[in-house]
Amino acid sequence: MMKKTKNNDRSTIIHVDLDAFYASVEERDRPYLKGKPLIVGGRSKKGVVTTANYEARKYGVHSAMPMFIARQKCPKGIYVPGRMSRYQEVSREVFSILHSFSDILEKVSIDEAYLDITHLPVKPHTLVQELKEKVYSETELTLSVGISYNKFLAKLASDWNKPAGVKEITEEMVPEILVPLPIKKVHGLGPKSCGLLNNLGLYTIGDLLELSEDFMIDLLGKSGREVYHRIRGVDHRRVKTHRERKSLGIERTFPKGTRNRQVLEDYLITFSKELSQDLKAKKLHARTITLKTKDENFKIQSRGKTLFQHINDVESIHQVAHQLLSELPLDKPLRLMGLTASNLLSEDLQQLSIFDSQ
Ligand code: TTP
Ligand code: MG
Repeated sequence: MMKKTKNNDRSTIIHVDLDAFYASVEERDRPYLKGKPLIVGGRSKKGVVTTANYEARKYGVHSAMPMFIARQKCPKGIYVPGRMSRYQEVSREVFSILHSFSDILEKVSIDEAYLDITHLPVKPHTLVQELKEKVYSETELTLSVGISYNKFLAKLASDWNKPAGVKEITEEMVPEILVPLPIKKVHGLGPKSCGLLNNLGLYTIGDLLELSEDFMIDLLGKSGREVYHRIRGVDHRRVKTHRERKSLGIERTFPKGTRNRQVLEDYLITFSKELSQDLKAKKLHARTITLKTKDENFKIQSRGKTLFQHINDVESIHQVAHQLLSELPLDKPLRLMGLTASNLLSEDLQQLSIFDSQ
């Protein structure tokens, strides 16, 4: 398999945001609503719009607008109350698909996530296309994706071609792409800071680029420094993952210490079968296999081998495990042995990466 060649060591981050999320779930559950302006929101007189589908947005309806104004703007719209638990359920479905693409995933809200895809041997656009198709075929929802080398730019990009859009912001596009944008597009500048800056006659990122770092810190406090760098395309925030599956493994403690290679080989065959089954059940392939041993003196040793391609079949796993064991001197009887698969890749990406390298 060909590895992704990179001309620099930048990260590749994608930001994913579902389109008109609550409204899209309502359309999915009640297909007769499709194509009609649909507004999800509170029923009381003081209620506001939670979200509106893109049909309704054409009439000027948007989130947080009082319902009575929405009804004036779009009298023919269909108005439905929200069903939070249903949205949570669909959100979980979507996130489990997103997880199968990259374990380095940060959930930002019910319909929004960052994924770090730097380590994956697939072109970002190929991955994004596959991800969109998979989410659509399994949930009937569309999403928009931003691709870039940091979180700020990826989020900015996902909003670029909504709905169902994909946009990449490369290093070469900065600062030109940022200069004309209104300052509210800068992550870290809330309504209060924007009001303050507007009062000084500063409206676009271009205006902010004229200011010195010290001036920005005076004006905005601690976040001034971040904003100063962010508008220059610098954002070192990492994608903070909550759940990261790094490896799968099996280990056994022996009834009594052994140096008998045949006995250990038999264990390895069993381990390889179990590991292969486990990987296949989770639709994962591994590139690194590690053999762990503990001897009678409780000395633990680990030896690993990283391959050029990802594997999950019994024979390939066993071949590596066998080689690792044969390299072990076995001075002392072993009390424990384990086999671990790491450097994991989901099956979808495995197929994509083969396709990508053709
Ligand atoms: P958003 O992603 O902001 O909006 P959206 O998905 O409806 O539309 P877009 O295509 O522009 O992404 O928010 C996700 C969901 O969160 C949205 O469907 C409803 C809910 N939400 C609120 O409850 N209150 C709000 O003020 C906003 C903006 C959203
Ligand atoms: Mg959304």
